[in-house]
Amino acid sequence: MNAAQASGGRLVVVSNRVAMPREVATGGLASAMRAALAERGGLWFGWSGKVTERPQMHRSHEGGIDYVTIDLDRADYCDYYAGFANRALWPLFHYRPDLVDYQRSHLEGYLRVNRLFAQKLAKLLRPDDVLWVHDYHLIPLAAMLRELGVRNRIGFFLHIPLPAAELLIVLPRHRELLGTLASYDLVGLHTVRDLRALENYFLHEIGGAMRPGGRLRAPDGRVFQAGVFPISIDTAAVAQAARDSVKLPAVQQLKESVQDRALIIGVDRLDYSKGLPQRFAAFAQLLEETPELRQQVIYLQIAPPSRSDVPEYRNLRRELERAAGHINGKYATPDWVPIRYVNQSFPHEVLSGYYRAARVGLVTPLRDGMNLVAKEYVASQNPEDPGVLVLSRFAGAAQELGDTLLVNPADLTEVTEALVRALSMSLRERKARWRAMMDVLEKHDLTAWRESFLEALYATRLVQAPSPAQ
Ligand code: ADQ
Repeated sequence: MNAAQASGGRLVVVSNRVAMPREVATGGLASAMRAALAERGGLWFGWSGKVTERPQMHRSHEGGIDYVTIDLDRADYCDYYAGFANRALWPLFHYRPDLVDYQRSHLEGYLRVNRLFAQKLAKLLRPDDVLWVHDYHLIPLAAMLRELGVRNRIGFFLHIPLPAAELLIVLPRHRELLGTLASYDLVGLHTVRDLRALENYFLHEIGGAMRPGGRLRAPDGRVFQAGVFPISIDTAAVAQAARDSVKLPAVQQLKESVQDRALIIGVDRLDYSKGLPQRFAAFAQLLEETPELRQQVIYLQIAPPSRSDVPEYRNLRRELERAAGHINGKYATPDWVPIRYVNQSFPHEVLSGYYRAARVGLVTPLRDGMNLVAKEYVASQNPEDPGVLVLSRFAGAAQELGDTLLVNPADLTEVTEALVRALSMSLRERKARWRAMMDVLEKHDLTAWRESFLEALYATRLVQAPSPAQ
């Protein structure tokens, strides 16, 4: 029996966006949450994704899960989502203080929408519900729920990195915002580095103290647990999809078009944290310095646009178009184009087939909380002829996938050398490295991640004195 089954209450998931039942789930997270919610019935609460003049609340029930979503008006959307979440927190937490555009009105909008979420959600809660809040959009949610008298267990998971305290203090009113993490019972992060950052920040900026068992005590006496829970993928499902993908026309077409050349693949949301300009530059350096590889390699970069209402994302798109055009113009021949740059989304089955067709997975974010693409690439490989992952040491995934070729994405020569090494690696070495990484992914899959977080959340109040109302 797992933690959710052992307790009587519903699971309530809260996230900025809700993956509705008929919506194609874009990431593994949506299916993981659905499975957790379906286990004993639950509620998924969040923004509907709609921006309207007259915001409404929408309710539906499907597959044993209640879905409740709310619309946002334009000001809320601009201040909370496009503003504070994506122009202050996202760049800062990805170590880009230069891109932070802090505006007081954005922070106010962020707090306003969190309060709106808290007010709507509080009315839907039952005393024995357990809440799991996701990501940087909703940091103060527990504190606002507590103000409304909610005493339920509440866990929080941060999907992006937590930077060093020296960066966090750049954010105006950071204590007011980040101090609210103490209102959760459990705060989960991807890596030990993130956890150390949280502990340091709490000790030195908030004036908190460490308690035995990885607990942190805020100055007002609140105690919360913090822990490392590296998110993962549904390893068996991805591997199965990759095996089955051979039949898919899209996958066959890609293979035919590549012929016997080596394919290097990158798959990322179009985001400045993913290190795409540096990656393009490293590939150009590879072609420049290793002329014998020209004609022999093709780099396929799949990068669906995201957050196009944020100027930095539009600029990045233009920059990459220019870079791809420049590299192709310089090196292409009538029968070979070195970079295929595709701004499109693909179904997961197709992506896993593409990963399997690629000799090299090139995953070089400048910072990434985890990076699921790295894990998907490994799980999609053919065990008899696996490809090689070249991975940034600044992705959370590098902590678990140490058997890959780790690089600093800013060091173009290091990336170029890793590509040469990956392209010429013996079958024996490829198999040994792949097996070691696959062992990790088979043991630590998405279900294990979800279960370990929920177990820890349920255990939190076993070590604290239960509050009288519980
Ligand atoms: P993301 O920044 O979105 O996630 P990532 O972890 O790589 O980054 O997840 C992206 C997901 O989208 C993957 O499952 C991938 O397959 C899918 N995807 C990407 N491009 C696609 C395309 N063209 N078509 C279809 N699917 C595509 C954030 C954090 C990460 C963290 C995750 C989960 O930034 O660090 O790993 O959340 O916690």
